[in-house]
Amino acid sequence: MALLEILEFPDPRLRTKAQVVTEFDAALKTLVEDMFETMYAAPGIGLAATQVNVHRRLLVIDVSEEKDQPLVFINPEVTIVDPDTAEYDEGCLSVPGFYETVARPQHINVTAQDSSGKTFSVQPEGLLAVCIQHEIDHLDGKLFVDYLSALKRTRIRRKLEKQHRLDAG
Ligand code: QAP
Ligand code: CO
Repeated sequence: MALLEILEFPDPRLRTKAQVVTEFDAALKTLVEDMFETMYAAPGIGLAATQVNVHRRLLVIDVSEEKDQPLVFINPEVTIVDPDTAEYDEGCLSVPGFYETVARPQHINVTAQDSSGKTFSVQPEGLLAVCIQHEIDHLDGKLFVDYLSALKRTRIRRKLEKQHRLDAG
């Protein structure tokens, strides 16, 4: 098991479009384990491979209170069942310290593969539906700050750049 480094906005590597996973091998299982360890340690409720600088289409999520319901989505595809949206205050491990309201479709279908390559579909609702869409955006190089005004996004970018300079010493 290993903790992975999480890239932070505005790191340009977060803009990379992830490639389809084709090998359901031991290396993939290790990556999934390391992503869960990294997400739980943060602590967070979702983590996409893009955020740990692995540009493959997989993400891990656990929105449960007890942190005992790990979910893995490999090569996930979302279809919108009903276009009506709901607002949620979103954060992101790659945008630490900032939470903003984002509207997303609330009735979706997600088809994905599990760690052994088996295809499954779910119709998530509530926080899980929000989180899956947020994480799939990462795989396409998109961040929740992209849904905000340019002014808000620039303010967040400047504050994080300042924090990164302080961290660097
Ligand atoms: C995505 O985000 C998400 O700012 C997952 O200082 C979040 O796990 C989807 C975190 C909310 C829907 C709603 C954020 C940890 C964790 C921070 C996360 C922070 C420490 C974010
Ligand atoms: Co995120």
